[in-house]
Amino acid sequence: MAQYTRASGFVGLITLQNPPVNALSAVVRQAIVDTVKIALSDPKVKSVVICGQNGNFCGGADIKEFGGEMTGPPLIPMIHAIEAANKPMVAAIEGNALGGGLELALGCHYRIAHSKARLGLPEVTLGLLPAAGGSQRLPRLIGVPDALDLITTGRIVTAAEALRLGIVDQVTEHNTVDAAVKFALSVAGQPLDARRISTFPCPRPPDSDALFEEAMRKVRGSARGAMAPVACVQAVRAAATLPYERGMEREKELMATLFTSGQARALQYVFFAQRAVGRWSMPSGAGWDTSKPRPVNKAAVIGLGTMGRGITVALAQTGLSVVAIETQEKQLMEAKQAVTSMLERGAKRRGAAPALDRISYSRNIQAVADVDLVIEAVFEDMALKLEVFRQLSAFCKPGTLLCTNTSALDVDELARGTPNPELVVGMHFFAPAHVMKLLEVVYGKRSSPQAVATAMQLGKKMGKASVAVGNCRGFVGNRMLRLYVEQAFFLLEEGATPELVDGALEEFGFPMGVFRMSDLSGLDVGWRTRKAAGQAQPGEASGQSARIRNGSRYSPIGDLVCEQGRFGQKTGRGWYQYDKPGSRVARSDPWLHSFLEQYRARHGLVARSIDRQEVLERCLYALVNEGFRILEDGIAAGPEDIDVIYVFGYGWPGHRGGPMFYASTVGLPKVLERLEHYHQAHPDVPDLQPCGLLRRLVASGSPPVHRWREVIKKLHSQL
Ligand code: 3H9
Repeated sequence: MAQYTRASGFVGLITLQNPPVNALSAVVRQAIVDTVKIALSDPKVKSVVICGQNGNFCGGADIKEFGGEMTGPPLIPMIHAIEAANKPMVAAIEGNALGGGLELALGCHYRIAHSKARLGLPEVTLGLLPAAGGSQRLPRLIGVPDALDLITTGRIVTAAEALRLGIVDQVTEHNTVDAAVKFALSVAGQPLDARRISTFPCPRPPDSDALFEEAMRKVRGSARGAMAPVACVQAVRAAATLPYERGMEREKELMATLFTSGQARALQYVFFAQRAVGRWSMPSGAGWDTSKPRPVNKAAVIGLGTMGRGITVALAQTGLSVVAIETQEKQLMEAKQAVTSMLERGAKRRGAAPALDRISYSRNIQAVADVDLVIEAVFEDMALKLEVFRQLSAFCKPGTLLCTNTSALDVDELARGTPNPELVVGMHFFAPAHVMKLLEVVYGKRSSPQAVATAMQLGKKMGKASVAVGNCRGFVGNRMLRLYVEQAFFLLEEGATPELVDGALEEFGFPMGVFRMSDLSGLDVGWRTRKAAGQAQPGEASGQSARIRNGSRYSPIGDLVCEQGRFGQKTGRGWYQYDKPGSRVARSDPWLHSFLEQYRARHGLVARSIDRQEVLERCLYALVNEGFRILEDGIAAGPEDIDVIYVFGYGWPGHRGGPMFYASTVGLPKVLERLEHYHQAHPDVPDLQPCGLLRRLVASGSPPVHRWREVIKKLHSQL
């Protein structure tokens, strides 16, 4: 709702009240319409201030209402009535003014913001555009280039930037409502014609055609098939080229297309999934609501390779004191230099001072003595990690949390090597750790809920999408990825090329296909793991036996490519060729194609024609099937956990909602049928056998994704 009061005698004060973010639900919209009417008809009221309860202006339209039938007064006429008012309307912006919240403020004649306020039009991230006039008013107010930037990216700006751009009229360090009331009194009675943004001509840059073409090229390049960024450019173009009313019609048309699209549904699912993963639970029943995190003020990072450096930067930027430990002097100095320059670059981007003095460097592991939490990021070797954990247990103060950044090793085995296994959890970061948004928090059999809560809270503070998962080989993300990559290798054996596989996956929306990605991250990484697991064997036997491991199909193709010293971009050769080592532009490599032909000939494989649909089904359904197994095993609590991991850590296109959501949109019966088909065609790949949970969901009528947890719960209660 919205509360109406009078301030300083002559100012009508409308306070939006819909915790926690004052979203513009039907009830709130109705209350705004009613209270604006009261204020405008009261002769004592000279001007009006609109603010939000609890230091938060407004988080925009109520996204929860999008799924159902719209009721209550629509936003557009409500905002028009505010703009058309004959008394000054002033928005007092504290906290967030986002989406419809900012559009409401743009309908006001003046905007006063607190210095800590955040403003933006993030609709594009929900698969929408600012369709309550935002796409038409913002370009008129701040010009086309800046409006294009904000609307197509959804970037949120600080009050200082909003002032610089001209979005707000004044920024205050003090009580915003008091400042707005004072301001409202000072402008009472002044003419308002020049304050109604919809009447402004849209400043049109001289080269606007080129500007829009460039903007369209840019969004098409990065949108990877997402419709909303393209529609945002079209809407801003309408603002620049059409009168306001016609621009509004265009905004409405574009919104209608987006609103009913599967993409908007997928992105809104991701929005809520991101919040749902914060309500984590462990199989014991302990979870976010029953476990209190321990305070963490000082942390240590052990091992300053690529991961350790990124983690150090992420921790320091969060405001923690960090002890960065590396035993070799030369590596320590190199790491110090690298961390310093990463922090300086980050600070420059944010316009802040680099957090250099928060970090101390040491070669001595005893420097962990007073830290609250340690993140071990040494080489992926169990013996080495066990030794590090043994030393940490000896030198840390009692109660220090011991976290490992392993991406695949057994967290329980590490915990067993310490006297306090309840203090051990995995914190699996993704490279580069100070940039990538995902954190898998891995609880072992003995991890205490408090340890998990502490790691989850730290992840949140670092701005990560943090997901609590159980301990198994590869945890959630890498366990599923193995099957996806394996199918890509099998497809090469059967006649596909890296170009075909990557093309299909990139058209689906991944920023890079399997092979381009593998060239970027280095083929030797997986090779080392396969060698350690006894899968990759040196030399090559021809015939069937070379392609069988433990009774299942195995493709040695990746191992053979590595044996040629082709490790990807860093060696200038991998699945593609590059101009020189380190170069990033992948070109087709005739050597690779003839290598594949020779490989097939040696193994008696006849290449067949493979289409993009098969590539997608084989790679994606194999991955999804493993996702169902993960849910069945209780390693992830729900489909949202898996989807957040894939969208934020593995480049899964958000507009397809994550692998499990995607499976639900394809239709579970279809996914099941295709898996059965491929399993029949490839009986030597047991992983293609459809998972029992998938069969169960289909048998129970394929419930929507938000109801899978009930089926899983039932399944687990029967075990
Ligand atoms: C729009 O405006 C369309 C218009 O242009 C045109 C229409 C015609 N609605 O994130 P938090 C819930 S589209 C409903 O944890 P924070 C959220 O689910 C909208 N619910 O807090 C969570 O619920 P729960 C454009 C919402 O402090 C709780 O509030 N606006 C909405 O970390 C707390 O959220 C946006 O895209 C909403 N609009 O961050 C802004 N917003 O506790 C979306 C939040 O049950 N919102 N909830 O899990 C945000 O970005 C963040 O929530 C915000 C606060 C920055 C505001």
